[in-house]
Amino acid sequence: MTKTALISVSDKTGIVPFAKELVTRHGFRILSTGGTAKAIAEAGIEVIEVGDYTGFPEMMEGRVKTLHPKIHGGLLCLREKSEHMEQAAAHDIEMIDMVVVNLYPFEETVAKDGVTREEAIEQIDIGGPSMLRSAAKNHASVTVITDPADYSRVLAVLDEPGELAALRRELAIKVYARTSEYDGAITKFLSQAGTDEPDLSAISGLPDTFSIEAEKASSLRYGENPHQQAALYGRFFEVFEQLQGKELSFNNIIDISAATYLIGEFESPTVAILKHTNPCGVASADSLVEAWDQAFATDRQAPFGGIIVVNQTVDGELAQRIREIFCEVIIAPHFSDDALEQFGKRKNLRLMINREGVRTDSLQDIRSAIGGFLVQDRDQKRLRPAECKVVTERQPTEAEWAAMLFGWKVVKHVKSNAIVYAAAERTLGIGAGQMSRVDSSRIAVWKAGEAKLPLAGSIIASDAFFPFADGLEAAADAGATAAIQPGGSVRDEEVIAAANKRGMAMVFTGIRHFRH
Ligand code: 93A
Repeated sequence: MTKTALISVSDKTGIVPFAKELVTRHGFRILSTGGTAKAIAEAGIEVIEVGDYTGFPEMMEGRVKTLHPKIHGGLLCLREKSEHMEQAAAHDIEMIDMVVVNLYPFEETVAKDGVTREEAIEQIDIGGPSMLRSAAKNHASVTVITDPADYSRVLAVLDEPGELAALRRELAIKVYARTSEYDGAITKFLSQAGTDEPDLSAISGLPDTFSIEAEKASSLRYGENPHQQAALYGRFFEVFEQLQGKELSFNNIIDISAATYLIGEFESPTVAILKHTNPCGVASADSLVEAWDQAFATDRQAPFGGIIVVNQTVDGELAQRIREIFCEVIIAPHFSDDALEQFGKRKNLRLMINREGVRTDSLQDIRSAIGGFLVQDRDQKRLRPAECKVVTERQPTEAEWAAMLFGWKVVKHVKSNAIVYAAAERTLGIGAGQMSRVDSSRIAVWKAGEAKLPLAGSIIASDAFFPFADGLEAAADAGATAAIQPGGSVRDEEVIAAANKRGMAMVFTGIRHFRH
C-alpha cells in the first residue's frame, strides 16, 4: 500500500533529496504545504498540496494550513482499532505514516535586534507543533522528524521494522523535548515583551551542551590577587576603548562590567561611584556635576580607589570635581577635550569609553562552579510601576514613588543582602553583602549617619523580602517613610501590619534581585 508523508518545513535544508528518496526508493506519496510543496515540486517530485487533500484552502495568511481533521485524524487514528479505521473511512481520512515538520523560526526571530511584538507573534507556529505532537503520540504507527539531521537515519531503517520502531520512539521523545523548548521560548518572550527589556536574545533556552569559545583579548598581569594567573577572553574591547592609563587589571574589568550594567538603568544624567562592584553612591540630576555632588555625598571615604561611571560626556567642570579624589577608572560615553587634558596629567588613571551602540545586554552570566560552570540569563528585569502593589493603608506620595523607583534600580546592583536608603534621585545610605538583612540595613543607616545625611522622609529598598517585621521597624526608626521590596515572606502580614502601625507606605514589586 502507498505510504503517505506529510512534509511542512520552514528550514528546507536537505528536504528535496529526502523527499526524492522517499518517493523513488520507498514508494511514498508526498503531502505538503505552500512553500515546501513548491520547493519539492520544483525539483520535479510529485507532491499533493495539503489544501487539495483536505478540500480546505490555506487561509488567514497561512495561520490555518494543516489544522484539519483529515490531517490529525490521519495521524492519530489507531490502525489496529476497527472503529477508528471505520470512522476514518466514513470521513475520507487517509492514514499518514510520516510527518516531517520543523517550526517557524521563533527563537531566531526574537533574537534579532528591533523585532516587534507583532512580528514575533506571527512566528509562533501552531499547526507545526500540533502535527508533531499528534504524530509523536501515535509513534507506534507514525514516524516523526523535526530535525533535518535525522533524515538519513530514518532512510536507513525504513525497511527494517524492528529498527524503525525503536527510532520512532526516540524521535517522538525528541519531538516533545523540542515543542516544550519552543513553548518555553514563547512563554519567556511573552512574559518579558513590553516591559522595556532591552534584550530578547537570551530567550531561546539554554542548550544541552554549552561551550564557550572566545579568543584571548589580553593577558592580565595577574588575577584577583598577585599569585593568581589570569587572562581576558572575548569581546570586552569591542564595548570599551581605553583612552589612557595603566593596563586594566582583573578586578578593574569586573568593576567596569558591574558599573556599566548599573549605569544602564538610568536615562537622565547619572553618576555612580563603585568599589568592589558595589555602588558607594548613585545620583541623577539635571547635570552630571550636580549628580556627582550628590553621589559623592553618600560616601566620601569609600570612593578612594574606586570606579566612576557616568552616562553623558565628562566635561571640564566634572573632571575638576572628580580630580579631587583618587580613583582607578572613569567610564563615560565621551570625554571633552578639556576633561582629557586635565586627566592627562594623571598618567595612571584609566579612562574608558563605553562605545555607544555596542550591545552588552545580550550576554549571559557565567560563573564558575566546582566541576563546571553555571549559566544564567543576566538579570535584566526592569520594574514597571504598574506591576507594583501598594500593600499598606497609606499610598506612597509622589516623592516617595520617585525615591522608591530610584532606590529599586540601585539595589538590584548591590551585593545581597542589599539595602538602599534613597531620596528622589539619590542614594542616602547603602548596605551591601551582609549575611543578615538587618545588618545590611544597620550599615546603610550608619553610613548615612557618617555622611551626615538625614534619613527622615527617606525610602528603604530591599533586594529580597523582609523575613520579619524587625527590619521594617528599624527602617521606620531611622526615619524611612516608605519601603519597596519584593514581598512574598510567610510573615508578610506581620511586616505590613508593622508598616501600617508606623504610618509607612509599602510597595511589593513581586521581583527579587539577589546578587551573589
Ligand atoms: O501558522 S501555522 O501555525 N498554521 C498551520 O496550520 C501550519 N501548518 C504548518 N503554521 C503551520 N505550519 C508551519 O508552516 C510548519 O510548521 C512549517 O514550519 C511551515 C512550513 O510552511 P511552508 O510549507 O509554507 O513553507
